[in-house]
Formats: sequence, C-alpha cells, structure tokens
Amino acid sequence: MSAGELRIGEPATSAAGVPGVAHALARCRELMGVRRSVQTLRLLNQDDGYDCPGCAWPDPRPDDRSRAEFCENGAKAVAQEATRARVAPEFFAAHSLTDLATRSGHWLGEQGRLINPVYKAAGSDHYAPVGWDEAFRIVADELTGLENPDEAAFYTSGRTSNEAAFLYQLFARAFGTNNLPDCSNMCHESSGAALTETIGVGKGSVTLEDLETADLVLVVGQNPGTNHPRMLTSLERLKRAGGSVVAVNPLPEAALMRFRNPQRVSGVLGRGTALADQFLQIRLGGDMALFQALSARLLAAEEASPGTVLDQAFIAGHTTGFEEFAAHVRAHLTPGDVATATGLRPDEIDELAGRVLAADKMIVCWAMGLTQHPDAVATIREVVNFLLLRGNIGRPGAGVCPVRGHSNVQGDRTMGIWERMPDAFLDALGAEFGFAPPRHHGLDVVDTIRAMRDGRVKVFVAMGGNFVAATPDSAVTEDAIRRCRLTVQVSTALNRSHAITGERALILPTLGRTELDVQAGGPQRVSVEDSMGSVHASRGRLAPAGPELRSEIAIICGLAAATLDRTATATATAAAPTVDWAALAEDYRRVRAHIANVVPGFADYEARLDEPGGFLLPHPPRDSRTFPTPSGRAAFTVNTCEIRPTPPGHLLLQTIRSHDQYNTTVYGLDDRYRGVRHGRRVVLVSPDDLAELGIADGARVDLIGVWTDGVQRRAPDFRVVSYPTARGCAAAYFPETNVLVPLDSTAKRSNTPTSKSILIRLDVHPEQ
Ligand SMILES: Nc1nc2c(c(=O)[nH]1)N[C@H]1C(S)=C(S)[C@@H](COP(=O)(O)OP(=O)(O)OC[C@H]3O[C@@H](n4cnc5c(=O)[nH]c(N)nc54)[C@H](O)[C@@H]3O)O[C@H]1N2
Ligand SMILES: Nc1nc2c(c(=O)[nH]1)N[C@H]1C(S)=C(S)[C@@H](COP(=O)(O)OP(=O)(O)OC[C@H]3O[C@@H](n4cnc5c(=O)[nH]c(N)nc54)[C@H](O)[C@@H]3O)O[C@H]1N2
Ligand SMILES: [Mo]
Repeated sequence: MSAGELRIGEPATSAAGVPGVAHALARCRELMGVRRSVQTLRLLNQDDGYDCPGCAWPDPRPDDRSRAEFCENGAKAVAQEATRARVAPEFFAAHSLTDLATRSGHWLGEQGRLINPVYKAAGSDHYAPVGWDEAFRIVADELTGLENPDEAAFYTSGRTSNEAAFLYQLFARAFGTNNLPDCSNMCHESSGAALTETIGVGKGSVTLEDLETADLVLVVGQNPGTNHPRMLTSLERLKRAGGSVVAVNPLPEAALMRFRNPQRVSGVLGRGTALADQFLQIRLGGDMALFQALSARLLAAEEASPGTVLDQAFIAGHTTGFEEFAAHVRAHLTPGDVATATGLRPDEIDELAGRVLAADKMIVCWAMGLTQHPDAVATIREVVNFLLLRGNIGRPGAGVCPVRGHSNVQGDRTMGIWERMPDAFLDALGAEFGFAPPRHHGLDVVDTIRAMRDGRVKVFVAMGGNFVAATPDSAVTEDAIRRCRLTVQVSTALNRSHAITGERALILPTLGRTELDVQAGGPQRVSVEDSMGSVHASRGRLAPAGPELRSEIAIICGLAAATLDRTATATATAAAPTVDWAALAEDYRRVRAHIANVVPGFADYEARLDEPGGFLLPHPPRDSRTFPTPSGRAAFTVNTCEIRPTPPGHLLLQTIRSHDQYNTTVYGLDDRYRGVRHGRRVVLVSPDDLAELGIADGARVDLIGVWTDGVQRRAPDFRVVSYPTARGCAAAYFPETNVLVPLDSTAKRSNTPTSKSILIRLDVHPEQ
C-alpha cells in the first residue's frame, strides 16, 4: 500500500517490463500470500483454468499461449478477488452506513471479500446478518408488491457469466419487465449502435490473427498499456511482421510509445519496441473531423488516379450510400474546421493518409475515447465509412475492433442483457419457456436513474458492479437510489453502492471467477465471450472465500423461484413461464441447453466448450461479407460534424482510469505510467493552457462543471499537473469526477454519459 504525500514525477517513456511484473507480484503476495499466488496465477487464462476477471481481450490459441498468459493488471484483478481479507459479520455492527458513506472507494475495496448475506431494515443505519431464504423472501415481497413490473430495474455489470446473464434476463422478463440497464450503456453502447446500423452486427469484425497480420492498425481513443495490456503483445507481433501502428489520442500514453514485453527475456531487459509509428495528439472529440478529413483525402487521391485507391468492386457490390457520403465529405469541413476540431496540422493528417494508402489491410481499434462523447455514434459511423472506402471489412487483416471493457460484457449482451432485445430473441425465449416476454422497451442506465429520481422505479437489483459510483451526476444518482424502497447488490467486494441504498437494502455475497463452484450436480464451469466473439469455458479452483457464499446462478435461481412462484399464483391469467429454477442451479449444463435453443450460434454449446480454446461465434460481415442490415449491404452514412470550440477560460475534461484501478475499484494510489504517485485528485492540463489561464503547476483548484441546466457541479480540491495533453483539454480520474458529468449530457442515440467531454473551469484556491 502506498502512503504519504501526493508526488508528481515525469511520465514514463515506456510501459510494462520488469516493473510491471514486480508490481503485480508484490500486490498478489500482499493480498494472497505466496502459495495462493502461485496456485492462482498458474491457471489464469489457461485452457483448464479460469478466464481473467480483468478485461475482455482474447486469449491466443491454446498452442500459442504463454505459460504466464496474463498481465500486470489482470494479476491485480485476480488478487483483489482472491484476497485473504474478509468483511466479517462484526464489521457491519462496527460500521454504520453513514460511516461507510464517508470512506473512499479504495478503503472499502481493501476490506476484502463479502462472505455473509446482510440486510439493512427500514430506518436502520446498519446491516445485520440474514439467512438466504429470508433474503429471497424480502426481495419477493417487494417485487410482488409493486403496481407493475416496470417499477423494478435489474442492472448487470459485465463480469457475469453467460449462464448467469441468461438466467437473470429470463428472471426479469418472466417477472414482466425489460428494465435491464447494464454497464454497456456507459461503455460501448455507441459502438453497438453505430455498427448495427452500418454493418448489421454490433460487434467487432476481427480476430487476433487479423490484428497480428494487418498492415496498419489505428489505436484510437484507447489506453491499452493500462486497460488491455495483452493487446500490446499482438501489436508487437504485428510490428515484427512489418505492420505499423498509429496512435490517436490527446495523451501520449506510455505503452503506445514504447513497450517492453514482460513475457520475453529481451523485453524484460531491453528498451522495448517503439509501438506507435505515428502519434496524432488530437483534441477531445476531434475524431469525427479527423476521419472525415482522411476520407476526403482518399477520395481526392482516387480522383487524381482513378481506380487505384478505392475498392470500387466492394463499394458497388456490398454497400449503399456511397455517392451521398462522398459528396458530403468533399464539401463538409473546411481545413480551418478540421484544425479547430482536431488541433492537428494538415501535414500530420497527410502523413497518416499516406500510411493508409500504403496499407492493403487496415484495422481501427477504439475504446472509451470514442464512445463517451456527444457525437460518439456518428464518429464511429465515420470510422466505418473510412474503412468501407478501401474494402477494409470482411477480409483477413482488416476490420473494425471495438475493444471491450469488462471480461464478459459482450457475452452478457449476447445472452439478452439489453433493455431493447430484438423481437427474434424474445420470440425464441418465449417459445423455449412457454411465456410471453414483455415487448415494450425497458430502461437503460440513465433512464433508470431518471425513473428512480421521479419515483417510477422502486426496486433496484444489481448483478455486480458499483452503480452509484460508476454512473454520472453522483449527487443526483445517490438521491435517486435513496428514493427506492429496496436495493439489492449481488457482490464480491464492498463498494459505495453498499453505503448509498434504498429504504431497505440487501447485500448478497457471491463466488468470483477464481473459486470452485460445486452444486448438487458436481463441480460446475461457466462460459464467457471475449471482445472478438470467441466463447470459452471458465472454471475456478480456489476454495470459496466463505461457506455461505453462493454462485450468481444459485442466487438468481433463488430470487426467481421465490418471486415467480408468487406472481404465478397472484396473476393466474398471465402466462408465467414454467422453469424449474432449482434444477437449473444444480447443473449448469441444463442452462446451456436452453441457451443453445434460444441464442443463435450456440448449437452444440456443451460439446464445443470442450474444444481447446472454445469456439468463435458467427459474424456474417467478417465471415462472408454478408451484411444483415435492412438493405443487405453495408451502409455509408452522412454525418454532420459540429465544431464546438471550447469557450475561453474553460477546458474540456475527460475522465479516465489510472494504472491502479479497475473501474471503481481502486487498487492503489499510483498511476505509474503518468508519473502520479500517492494520490488521485489531480487534473492534467497542458503547460500552454496553464500559462494562458495564469494557473501554476501544482496549484490547488476545484473543478467546476459548466452545463446548460445552470446547476453548479463541483469536484473539490484537485492538484493541477502540467502534462503534455492536447491544448484545451484536461484529464482526471473517474469515479472522483463523476459528480461533474450531467445526467442529461449523453451521446445522441446511444444515451451514453459523455464521460470524456465535460466542460469545466478551474477555480483556484486562494493562497494558504
Ligand atoms: N486495468 C484495468 N483494465 C481495464 C479497466 C480498468 O479500469 N482497469 N476497465 C475496463 C473497461 S470496463 C473498459 S470500458 C476499458 C476502457 O479502456 P480505455 O478506453 O482505454 O480506458 P480510459 O481510461 O477511459 O481511456 C480512454 C483513452 O482514450 C483517450 N481519449 C479520450 N478522449 C478521446 C478522444 O476524444 N479522442 C481520442 N482519439 N482519444 C481520446 C484517453 O486519453 C485515453 O487514452 O478497459 C477495461 N480494462
Ligand atoms: N466518469 C466516468 N464514468 C464511467 C466511465 C468513465 O470512463 N468515466 N466508464 C464507464 C464504464 S466503461 C463502465 S464499464 C462502468 C463500470 O461500471 P460497473 O461495472 O458498475 O463498475 P465496476 O467498478 O466494474 O464494479 C465493481 C464491483 O463489482 C463487484 N464484482 C466484482 N467481481 C464480481 C463478480 O464476479 N460478480 C459479482 N456479482 N460482482 C462482482 C464488486 O463488488 C466490485 O466492487 O463505469 C462507467 N463509468
Ligand atoms: Mo467499460
């Protein structure tokens, strides 16, 4: 654990290597001890082991895997779960909810694993132990007492397995609601919306092999050194095979600049590979203008030398809307607009266009730097336009690569965790279980908060995650949660969502990925889908953190059985599904048999999970250039790029992850690659902006949110750090800054909070 004063050093010029391994192992030893560390890490991402609870980056083929197929941050995620620290029952007698609400996320997480179901009664300020059956009865009472099922919402965080996710959405829909908000609403929703509309499938179209054999990979709005470290191994392989990498980012993220592969001796010892061949230091939100400018250059090059630049056969045979798109892009933005939006010089964009023209096979990767902006969906559509021009989709080494966050967030969607599942899915679900699932769309994350605030949602159930800390407008969200009659958290570790609750509250402790899951039918495995659509099994081996823990599946089945038995008797007219919940919890093969009947691509599920490395789900654009859009073709789209210069005296703030956190779980107070130690309340601003604003490096400031509703949002007491970020932009860590994200500031169409686009000013503290 770090102690002491906040310290700012130089940002690192390379990432990983010895320090990365050493940090991870020290953390593992601290939380798990030596023997448990060895035992646990040995099985991480191995074919007979468990899936890393960190990010969704895919594993290499089994014959191509390292014996230590994990990264520093994966090991830290495992240590957090497999820690020996426990939240004992006495803990809640000693700590009231009022007390817990004053604690930092870091402190809460450090208390260790939750091991007993606990209940906070109305009017009480303490949780007290409760039996499982009693807990299920409390939930069933509240749910069946609602006037209509849409007064409940069922949140999911993306660690939940396919099996648990499938049962959870079945429970919600059998109860009668599509209110299934999930972390994806705050994450890659914009990618799903843009890709579904343009290529007909809301998922990425490349495999690891594609990534390693492309000629050019653009890494846009993503910090893989911290958030997807194993991706760097693939980028390094690509470079060794002669490919190039371009980073587009307001921040010079260390790993993209230089990477030392800890899995190779030379990487541990040497200076490493310079990963990015070109770095475009773009302004926040400038990517749509950049991609339009690139496409305009490709169109001009084709005009100068017809038949040599665009893939005319692909455009004619597989797409719609080319002419409208081309006309729009040629005329839409002036060079001045592009400069204002991107902050880039024309020659930088020319250089990148030159690389694009030289590349036969190209992939664009992106993450939260594209998805959490007001125009995120249009921006990603523009990425697709750019790729379609040269036929860069549906062939080896080319395609779209949205890099997912949570380890099973993509699988949860496939299993039906979405407030707007298409009718085909609901038809199949209804047919399988003999009931009529509700058809009207449910609430996403932002709309759930609004509904709780307005008294329309009264019961909130969370399958994992940390809703109050991960969502925008913290003060508004916390008030909204407090208005609920009952909030239920199925969790592994303590977090702020256990301190800020409804009138009554339950914590239901659950097994994690690393733990052995034994049911009446014997030891169980679960399955997950990675960021590239590959599904594989995961089996934990550690003894559970406590004897009372239940698996997520057992908890869902318990809740569903208690609740639906009663709705069935109360509303005999509604066709209630006939599900033997107890039998499903006994043997997860039964769950998979249902999934195989309902979800396309899962035929023979059980047998294919036995295949080494699992199996790849179908993806028609990737597999056969078949585009399941209404026209049957990939769609070029016309997107209007709004140029929004930042008003003088203000900055555009992005909220990001440090190297020592997993979303709202804060492992430690260092952000090694960015040179920040022992503290998180820092705001990174470019030295030129600081000079213009007349603010000194190291100054103490409050961050003041500026938004159209006139409400003042303030994040107090930050230290200014002079940092090489793009002009006009600032960066600070989430979740400390979520208080600044207005609930109503969301991306068009995806309704994703604009966590990377918050207008602020700095309020400098008077000299002390
Ligand atoms: N260790 C660790 N791993 C994680 C997570 C974690 O918290 N810790 N979280 C997981 C989850 S759920 C997710 S979604 C992913 C998140 O993975 P990332 O998206 O890499 O995470 P962020 O920290 O949000 O970083 C956003 C990056 O985009 C850049 N950026 C921001 N705005 C713009 C823009 O307008 N244009 C461009 N071009 N770049 C921009 C930022 O400078 C930063 O480099 O990681 C997953 N993996
Ligand atoms: N300002 C700002 N806000 C953001 C973002 C941002 O970039 N900026 N990013 C957004 C993104 S991309 C995402 S994905 C969301 C994340 O939102 P969430 O998914 O809600 O948050 P996490 O912090 O990942 O949730 C951590 C908690 O999950 C529980 N947990 C861990 N493992 C398990 C498990 O195996 N089972 C169960 N049942 N519980 C478990 C633990 O109790 C832990 O405290 O946050 C979003 N919020
Ligand atoms: Mo995410």
